[in-house]
Amino acid sequence: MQVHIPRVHIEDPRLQPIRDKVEAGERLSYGDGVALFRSSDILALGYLANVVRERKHGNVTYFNVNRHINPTDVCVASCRLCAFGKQKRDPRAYTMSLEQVWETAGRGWSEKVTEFHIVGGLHPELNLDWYCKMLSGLKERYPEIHLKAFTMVEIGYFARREKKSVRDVLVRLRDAGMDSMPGGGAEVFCDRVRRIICDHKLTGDEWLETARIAHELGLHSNCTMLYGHIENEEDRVDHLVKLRALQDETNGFVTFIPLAFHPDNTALSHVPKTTGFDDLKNIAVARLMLDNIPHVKAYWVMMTPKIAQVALRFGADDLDGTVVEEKIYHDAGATTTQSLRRGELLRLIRLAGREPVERDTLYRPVQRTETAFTVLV
Ligand code: V47
Repeated sequence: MQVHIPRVHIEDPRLQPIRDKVEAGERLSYGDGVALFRSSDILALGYLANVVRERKHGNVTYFNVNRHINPTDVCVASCRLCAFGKQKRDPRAYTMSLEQVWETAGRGWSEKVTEFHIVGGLHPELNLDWYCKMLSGLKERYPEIHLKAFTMVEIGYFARREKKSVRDVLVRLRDAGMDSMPGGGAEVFCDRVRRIICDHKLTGDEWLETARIAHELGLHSNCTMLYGHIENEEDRVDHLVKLRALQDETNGFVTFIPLAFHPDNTALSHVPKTTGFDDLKNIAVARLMLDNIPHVKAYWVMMTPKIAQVALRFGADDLDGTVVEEKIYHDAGATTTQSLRRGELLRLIRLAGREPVERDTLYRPVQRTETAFTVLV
C-alpha cells in the first residue's frame, strides 16, 4: 500500500539509520532492535512503527467478538510468572466437566461471538480423549464458531502425557475441531530467563518446534512475548528475531501480541509493574522487527483500554475482542474490566481516528445484522 510518509524530527541520533531502513522497507537487524529498545525517543519509535503499520493496513483497525474459556486452572507446572495455575489439592482450584465447558461457552455474550479462545492449566488427569470430546462437543453445539485452542505448552504436555508425538496430538485435536492456536506460553525464549520464570515449561526451542509442526499441518497460530519481569533488551530482541526466522520458513503466524507481566499473586510479586512507556515501546519495536508477521495486537485486557487505544498510533492494528471472561490476567491483579461490548471497541477505535473492521480469527471481515453474522470471504 502506497502511503505518504511525513518527515518527523527524530531526537535520538542512533535512530537515524533505522529510519532510513524503515523508509526503504529494509529488514532491521538484531542491533537495530536493541537500539530501539534502548531509546527513550518514544515519539520517534511510534512514528517509525506507524509508518510500517499504515503501509500494511492503512487506517484499518481490527477487533473481534470472542469469548475466553478456561476449562481448568489445575496445573502441574507451578511457573513463577503465573497466578492462574493451581495445584489440584488447592481449595480454590476448579476443573469444569465437559457439560460445564459447553454450557459456559454459550453464556455471557452480549453479541454473537465468532471465536472461542480456549486455554487452561496442565491438568494431570484430563487426557487427550477428554479434550477431543470437548472440541467436538463445542463444534456440535456452535458449528459456526472458530475454536482457537491450546498453547504450544499444552500441546507439548499432552504429547508427553500420552506418549505420542507432537504431530499426532495436533492431528487428533485438529480433526476433533481445533481450528487454530493462540500465542501464549512463549514467554521469553532465553533459557536463563525461563529457568527463573517458568522452569517446568517447554524450552524456547521446543515452543518454536511445536509451532513449526502446527504450521506444517496447516494450522495458523499467534505468538506472544511476556515482557517486564527479569528479561533485558537483548533477550527481547533475541525472542523477536527467533519468531521472525520461523515465520520466514512457515508463514504460519497471524498475529503477535506483546504481553506485559502482571506480578500480583505470583512468586515474582516484588517485580514492579510495567509502565505505559514500556507497553507502547514493546508494541512499536515488535511492529518494526516483525516485518513478516501481518498483525500486532494491543490486548486491551493486559494494557488497559486507554493505553491499547494509544497503541493504535504506535504500531498496533488490532485490539483483540470482547473476551467476556478473563482469568489469567485478573488472577494476577489486572484491574481492567473482564469484558468490553462491541460498541465500546468501535468507540475506542473511532476516537483514535481509525476505521474499525470486525474480523474473524483469520482476519476475514465479519458483517453483522442484529441477530446474525456472516464471514465475508
Ligand atoms: O500463556 C501468564 C501469560 C498468556 C501472566 O493468541 C501472564 O490471540 C502476564 O497468550 N502476567 C495468556 N502474563 C494470554 C495469551 C493471549 C492473550 C490474548 C490473546 C492471545 C491470542 C493470547 O499470558 C500466558 C502467559 O504467557 N501470562 N501469567 C502474568 N502473571
